[in-house]
Amino acid sequence: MFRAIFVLLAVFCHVARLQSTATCDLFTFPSTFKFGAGTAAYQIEGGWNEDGKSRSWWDWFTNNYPQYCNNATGNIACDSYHKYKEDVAAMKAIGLEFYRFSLSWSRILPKGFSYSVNQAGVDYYNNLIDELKAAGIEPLVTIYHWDTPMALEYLGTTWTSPKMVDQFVAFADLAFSLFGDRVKLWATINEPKSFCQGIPGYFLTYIFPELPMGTLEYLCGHHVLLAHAKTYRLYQEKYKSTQNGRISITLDLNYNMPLTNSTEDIEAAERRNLFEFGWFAHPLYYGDYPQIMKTVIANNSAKQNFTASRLPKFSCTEKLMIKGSYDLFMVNSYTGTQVTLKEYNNEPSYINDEQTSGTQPDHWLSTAVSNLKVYPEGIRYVLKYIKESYGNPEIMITENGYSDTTGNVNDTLRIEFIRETLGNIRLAICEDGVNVTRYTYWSLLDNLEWARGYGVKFGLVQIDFDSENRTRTLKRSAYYYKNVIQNRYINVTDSTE
Ligand code: PNW
Repeated sequence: MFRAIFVLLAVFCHVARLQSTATCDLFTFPSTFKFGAGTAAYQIEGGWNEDGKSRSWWDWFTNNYPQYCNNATGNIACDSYHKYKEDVAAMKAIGLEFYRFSLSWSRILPKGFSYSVNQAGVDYYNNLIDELKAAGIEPLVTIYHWDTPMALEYLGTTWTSPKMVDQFVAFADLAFSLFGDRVKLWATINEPKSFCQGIPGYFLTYIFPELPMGTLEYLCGHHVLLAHAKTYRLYQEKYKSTQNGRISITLDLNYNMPLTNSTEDIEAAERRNLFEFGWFAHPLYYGDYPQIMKTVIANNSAKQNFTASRLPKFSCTEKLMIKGSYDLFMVNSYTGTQVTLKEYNNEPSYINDEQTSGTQPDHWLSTAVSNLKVYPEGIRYVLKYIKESYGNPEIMITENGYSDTTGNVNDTLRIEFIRETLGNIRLAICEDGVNVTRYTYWSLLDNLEWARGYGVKFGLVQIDFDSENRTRTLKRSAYYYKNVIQNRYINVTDSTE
């Protein structure tokens, strides 16, 4: 009897093991998983003042402050405004299943407001979307990737103002009505943490030292959340039944690990997750900011003689609107950071509220961006963190990539980066049970890496910025990616045969 049970059990375990190795083949991706690549309007389009387009904040910044932008502007960039057919041809050659790109607000609405639509701008995106569809490539559209129309900035309508909320919703509404028949995946706003807190967006303290830091960051984040949620609700009411698309917001998180095993560092790493990602993800999932942000910012504000917390509060109605305003999670993730407690500084700022500092070990391979060293395991932990913190949602990776300074087509390090990253995504799926459904390589093209200029090259496709033609050449990594997509297998070579 016991023997029979034992034998049965052994057979059962064997079968279970076989099954788990079958589903956990770390090199193979299921056919339902989709591979794509991404770009953003300002980084690739050029045509900055053509056919009725007006200036965005980035046009203003790069053209007026070349000294802070490596003397680079997006005036021509990859010239995708004229060469989008070549872009789509490159995507087709790679076999991309979807393409993430963003809309230039000031190309569609030169005055910022939706009363005056620039038909040439609308035509451009219609043509691009139609070209994609004809090539069998699904569009994933980011409505806002940092390029606010200057027309609105002049009115004080920017993310620090509540006026921006309805302005954004009106633009998104127009985008749904114009493109929603063909676009079924939308990202409202890209990486609010980056433009509210870090990368040039609004807070050029080196140009405007009088900016009240510690206040701006949270006002910006607050209006982003309201604009996103209001857009999500509008879509549900006005478009969902006919268009049936899905909507989220792209948030960025690099894996934060404690530098040492000390309680201080462990707490610092988690505090950083909550300040960087929870800042937006908590309201979406729970309806409000993380408790630690509310407590720390209120306490620090009191110490600094503010009459109220620098972190704005949501009303009950707003909380209800924001909670659950997403169909899935979209995350941008590039690397990891070793985090430690930073000494308290009473000067008001988001950075001082977060009170952490981050470093990366010397032995991690450097890239063209100093704080984006190679740590391919990071993405697995980020995915697991999201799964465990936010109710196991569907997750799409909307950005991940490797940059060098050469743009050389023989980019073996990029191939290694993609291979190792995809291996870690498989681990997240198989071992950690994360429901991740897409991978977007950043970027399709070498392009304008914002204020860093053209010297930072993320592309699968090289652009010859010295030629008027902006000649496009597929790199070895593009051929490797092509084989991955074709075979659903990551241990492939880059050969075209
Ligand atoms: C993202 N960092 O920005 C943006 O969404 C892209 O437009 C950009 O080109 C891409 O990442 C590569 O940088 C980030 O330093 C830029 O931590 C820098 C950081 C994070 C995000």
